[in-house]
Amino acid sequence: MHLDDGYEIDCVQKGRRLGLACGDRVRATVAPGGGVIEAVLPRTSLFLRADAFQQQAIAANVTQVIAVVAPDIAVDEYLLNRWIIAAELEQCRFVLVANKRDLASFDAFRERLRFYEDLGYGVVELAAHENVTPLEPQLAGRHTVLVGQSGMGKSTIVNGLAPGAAARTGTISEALGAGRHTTTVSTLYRLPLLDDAWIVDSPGVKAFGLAHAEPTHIALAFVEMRPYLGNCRFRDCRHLHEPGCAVLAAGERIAPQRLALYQALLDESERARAVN
Ligand SMILES: Nc1nc2c(ncn2[C@@H]2O[C@H](COP(=O)(O)OP(=O)(O)OP(=O)(O)O)[C@@H](O)[C@H]2O)c(=O)[nH]1
Ligand SMILES: [Mg+2]
Ligand SMILES: [Zn+2]
Repeated sequence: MHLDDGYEIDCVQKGRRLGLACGDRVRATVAPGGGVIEAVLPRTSLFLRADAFQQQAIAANVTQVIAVVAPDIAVDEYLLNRWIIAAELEQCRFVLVANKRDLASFDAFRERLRFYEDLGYGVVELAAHENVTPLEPQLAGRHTVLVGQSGMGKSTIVNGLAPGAAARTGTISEALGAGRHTTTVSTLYRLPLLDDAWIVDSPGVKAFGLAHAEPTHIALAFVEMRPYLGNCRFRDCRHLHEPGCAVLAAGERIAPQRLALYQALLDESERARAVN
């Protein structure tokens, strides 16, 4: 745990039920040789994934979500869009990192990311194993969580930013065998040169449920839907098949895969509420 005056100490938790997440601010009693975490202070945001039955906190008090993609691994855009929505739900800034720009396939890959720029999200190109400085201006004064499929280069980025970090990196096949991930827990790294900045390296995931999202908040998390919300005939319109729905009337101005994601998320959230 980092103390407000800059010192770092080892701590134990008082009880096991505090539910600490990476990035939490806590109240602790400090004694020589260690400390005891007494309570978790209120969070400004909580980046988490959830299905109907369980939740997994990834990082607390985050102000920015950065998703990492690269041309040598098939990008799951369904997953990528879920991270965007997760960021918007927590009112976090979202940025995309296009990593491994040293690879020959990069240029064609980069074209495909224009869709996200058109939505309004920044894209930063990087060759993380050579130089991460293009990312630094995005990180100053922000609390960032890095997300991405396994092997995209998240831990490589963290090692470049915080040279003492020594986060494990590796190709999936050589490091731990097919299907295993190099990073297995979320870890927070402070970036002392970047003015109140920290970054959380998270393990690559294959699924990212958003069952915790309030049904009424989901449409607002789709930036391109916002101009139409409020113009539907029914005030409680769910934008599924209601007559006079302004979102559905927008037609091709909302990409079909984003509308499909909206409908899937609404379904996920409503089902979870029916279970609980
Ligand atoms: N060519 C190239 N390889 C890179 C670059 N950045 C990272 N790599 C390689 O990509 C592989 C995966 O990198 P990691 O940083 O471990 O990926 P990760 O996203 O942390 O993966 P998980 O921890 O499994 O989620 C490693 O072999 C890195 O050396 C880059 O800019 N160019
Ligand atoms: Mg990693
Ligand atoms: Zn509607």
